[in-house]
Amino acid sequence: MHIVQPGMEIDVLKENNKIANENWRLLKSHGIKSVDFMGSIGAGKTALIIKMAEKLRAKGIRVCAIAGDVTGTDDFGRFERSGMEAVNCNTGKECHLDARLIKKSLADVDLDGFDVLFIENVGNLVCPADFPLGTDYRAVVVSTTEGDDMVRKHHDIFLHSDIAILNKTDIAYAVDVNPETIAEDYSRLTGGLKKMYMCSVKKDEGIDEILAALGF
Ligand SMILES: Nc1nc2c(ncn2[C@@H]2O[C@H](COP(=O)(O)OP(=O)(O)OP(=O)(O)O)[C@@H](O)[C@H]2O)c(=O)[nH]1
Ligand SMILES: [Mg+2]
Repeated sequence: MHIVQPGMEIDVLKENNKIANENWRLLKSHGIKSVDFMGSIGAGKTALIIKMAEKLRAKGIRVCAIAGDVTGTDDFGRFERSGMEAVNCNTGKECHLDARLIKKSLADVDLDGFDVLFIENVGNLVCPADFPLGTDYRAVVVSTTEGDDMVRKHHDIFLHSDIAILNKTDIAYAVDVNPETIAEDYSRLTGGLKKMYMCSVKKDEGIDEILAALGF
């Protein structure tokens, strides 16, 4: 039997926000800039983080990544092999990271050993939206291979994100998707105020613009 107490959901979110605030203050006290990458399964979050970290490393900026996954060490291993400091953060069966898990992950690293923290959230376009982690920016990553209706189906995560990224423009043609359709949906959703950043991690296209949008 599943009993939902009135107000319980609110308390969970309130507690998360409190810890997120503490995380943010902790990161700021060490001069660390941080981004939470949310998005669909397989959209290219790990690939994008690795590519961005390579570019930042070339400028002398040190990046640490937290790999958020339900189980396993696949993304953690990719981050480590790319030369980044990384922490593996398995949720067990939860479909999103939360601020408490990030607080625990931050206790495992030397906060003076890096300048930027990239957090890869668990892949899905629903649950992570409600759980801020205490980062400076929240980014949502989708890709052309998911079809052209992602923005129309998932308003919440796009509205909770500071920046929206559409990856895999290089293979849009192969799945009959017009990237402009997705970008127009996003522009409409945000009242014409925000543009969607398009990229192909594979071809190294559009990544510099994303870094600039994040203030690098
Ligand atoms: N063609 C193409 N493939 C890409 C691009 N970016 C990533 N991929 C491929 O897409 C697949 C998924 O990429 P990941 O980086 O693992 O995606 P993810 O969002 O981290 O996936 P999860 O962590 O499982 O949610 C891999 O096979 C990548 O090589 C791109 O720009 N173009
Ligand atoms: Mg990944």
